[in-house]
Amino acid sequence: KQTIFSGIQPTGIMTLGNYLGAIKNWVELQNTYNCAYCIVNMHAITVKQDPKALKQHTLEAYALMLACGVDPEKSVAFIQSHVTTHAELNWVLACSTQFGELSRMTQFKDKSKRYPDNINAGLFTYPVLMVADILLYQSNLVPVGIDQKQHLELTRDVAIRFNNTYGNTFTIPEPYIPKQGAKIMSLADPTKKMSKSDDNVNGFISILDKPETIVKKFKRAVTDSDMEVAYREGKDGINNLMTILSTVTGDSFETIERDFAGKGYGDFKTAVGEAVAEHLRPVRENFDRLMADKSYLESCYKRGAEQAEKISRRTMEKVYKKIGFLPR
Ligand code: AQP
Repeated sequence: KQTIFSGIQPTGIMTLGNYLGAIKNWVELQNTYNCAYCIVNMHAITVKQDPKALKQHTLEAYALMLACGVDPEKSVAFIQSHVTTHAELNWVLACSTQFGELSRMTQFKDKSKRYPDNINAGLFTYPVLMVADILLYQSNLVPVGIDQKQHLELTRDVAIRFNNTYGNTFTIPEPYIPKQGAKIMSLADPTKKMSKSDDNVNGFISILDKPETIVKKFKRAVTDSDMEVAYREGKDGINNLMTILSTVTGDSFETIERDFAGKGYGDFKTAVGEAVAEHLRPVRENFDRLMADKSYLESCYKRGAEQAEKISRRTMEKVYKKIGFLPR
């Protein structure tokens, strides 16, 4: 069986973008692969976090991952800071990643523009920690949204270079990017990616938003000044809504165009909102149930950490041996 690794940051409640671009695929893949899924709280602190909120968001993100269908009996589901190998491999790989390579990362450039008063070293080396996360599990595939493609390319470069220098150590991973939903755009500005830490709450759908809030946000979604529900260049807002509807219902763009021919944008937006609200209903219900049983959640993430520690420690020992660290 091949291995899958992926993670999500507890920087707020997951959005519809995180769900359609990543988590939905995590769930589908767990029947065919050995999967390790992680709440990456060490990544989250590259941006200022309130400690109390981070703790709460970490637990909620873990519960949400299970609520979406990640099954802790099938997959290794854990919290990054519980498994110390991530920090250990991060250091080793930081010493074989070049400053120039990291300077080219567009996420760093975007985030340093967004948070100009906190361009910390961790934000710069964020991709190295991600490389470590992936390589520790000898992952073959990494399901991510398109925004993470560049980090995946870096992962491959670092792994290939390490293998060439020290002999075969790491599996070289491939990105697994969904055909549809790989980049869900903001509802308030469809030229911008939907993000959970967006200041404008109308820009994103949180997967825990109430059905009426979801419909209201879709009704407000920015579109264009013509009247046609059609997937076409220049119609970013409509294209985004059509992508969302198609991903949640399975209907093709042709079907959607036919269904909404001659109808106004108002009807279309309401229909998308209702379809999304319905699609997310079981997730919300599962989440409420899980959050009411903290001891179950705790037992899941403890076991996940033990399993992840065991798998990743094997890689770590191999790495230390290869680079010439004297064993204890
Ligand atoms: N808009 C999106 N469309 C499709 N996929 C997306 N992902 C994120 N946004 C979209 C994918 O979700 C996974 C987890 O993302 P993350 O939490 O690790 O970080 P991110 O990419 O920075 O996500 P956000 O929501 O934009 O977080 P903030 O606001 O904290 O920066 C990844 O696989 C990502 O590709």
